[in-house]
Amino acid sequence: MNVSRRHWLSAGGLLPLAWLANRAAAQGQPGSEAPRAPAAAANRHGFVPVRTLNGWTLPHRMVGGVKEFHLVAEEVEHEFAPGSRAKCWGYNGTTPGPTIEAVEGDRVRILVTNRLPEHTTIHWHGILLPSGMDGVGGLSQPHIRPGETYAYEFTLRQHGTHMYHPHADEMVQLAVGMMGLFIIHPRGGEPRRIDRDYAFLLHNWALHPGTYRPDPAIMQEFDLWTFNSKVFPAIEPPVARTGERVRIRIGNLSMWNHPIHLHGVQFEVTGGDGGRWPRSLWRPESTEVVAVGQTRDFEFTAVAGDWALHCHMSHHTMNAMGHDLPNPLGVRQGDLDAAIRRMLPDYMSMGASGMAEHQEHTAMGHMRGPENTLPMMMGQGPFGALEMGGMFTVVKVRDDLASGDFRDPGWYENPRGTLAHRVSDDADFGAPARREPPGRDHESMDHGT
Ligand SMILES: [Cu+2]
Repeated sequence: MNVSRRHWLSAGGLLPLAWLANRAAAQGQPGSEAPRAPAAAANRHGFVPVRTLNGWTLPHRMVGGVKEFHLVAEEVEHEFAPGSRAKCWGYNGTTPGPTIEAVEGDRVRILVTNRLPEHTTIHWHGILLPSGMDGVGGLSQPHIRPGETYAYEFTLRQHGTHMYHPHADEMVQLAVGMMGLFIIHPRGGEPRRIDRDYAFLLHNWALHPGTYRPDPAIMQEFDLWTFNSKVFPAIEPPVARTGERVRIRIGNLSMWNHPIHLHGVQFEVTGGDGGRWPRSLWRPESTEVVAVGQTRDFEFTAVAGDWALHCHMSHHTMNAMGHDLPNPLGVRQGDLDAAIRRMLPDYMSMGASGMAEHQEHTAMGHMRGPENTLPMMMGQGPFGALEMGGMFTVVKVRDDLASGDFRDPGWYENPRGTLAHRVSDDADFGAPARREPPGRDHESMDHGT
């Protein structure tokens, strides 16, 4: 990724030299040592910068009072998590492309260079602008052919969480990762102070086992479900200090609606793709559907703990898996495994008592998956396997986190007396009320198909 970016920088020289220095100071990948502004302090532009999970913000330069950005549409080498890479398309070396941040009232010029093998355009999703800047190829403008650079220029007359994506061969270009966030901060500052502002895009990918190119023809049965093109456990955990006001901005450019659920708090939904809602429309939720083409802003006051943040469609918190298998649940397979292993030495049946054993087998190396394919379930927590993948991460809130510290603080230490604990290992423990289904012979159900 870095090699190709350096390559076009030296070859094209399209961006100012300052770009490299800005890039180092801009938000880096997790683990990078780039200096960061304190979270709660507004920057010199008057806003608390958004932190794009696993991503970065596009630097700009001022040209005659206009904020000028430069996007380059190009093929990128992407890693969903260690063990799964793909050739995707994106912007400036990454998918999603870098986040564009500006302030209501700004005049912006966005140069778009096409280094793809086919034409493209960019649509500024949810942004109010002249019709000819709307980026629908063939309708609002000619397509941007390979090698060409187009300029979009408009004045921002709103604020909120918006997106950008191609409006040319969308089926392919979206399916392989072309998307980005466009955040516009309110001119007069936030009506309510925001200490940490996170943002990510939801997406889905058909990266068939053993392959390296996402398949744009797939409509429903995807292999990878991502926050900012990453799957758990590679998704950066959003962190906060207890009591801080946190906003999580979520946009959806996938093929499915996603009910995004956050544990530990009732967040308020404070905005959508139409911008920030009037206060009277804010509502407390624990799950909010972020539909295809929508954005939603979640805001909450941080409460200490490790809190899951995930899509509530349970297949969307899994990595690659088969969907057309016979149901093994409750099937007694007896000597069948041994018999099949005489023909297929690596054969292993699973699922008779549930699928939790899957992560055990893959983690211990008993079961090898196809090349370039992540196990369905991954991730280790302080108490064992998390059995998750895809659209899952952990919001980590700590009492002692320094302002502006975005590092992963490790696992939460539960205060004494606040951790679920074992009181018996006898299945007949206690005298719980239980109901027997009427008129059913349990033995025969047990031996069912
Ligand atoms: Cu989902």
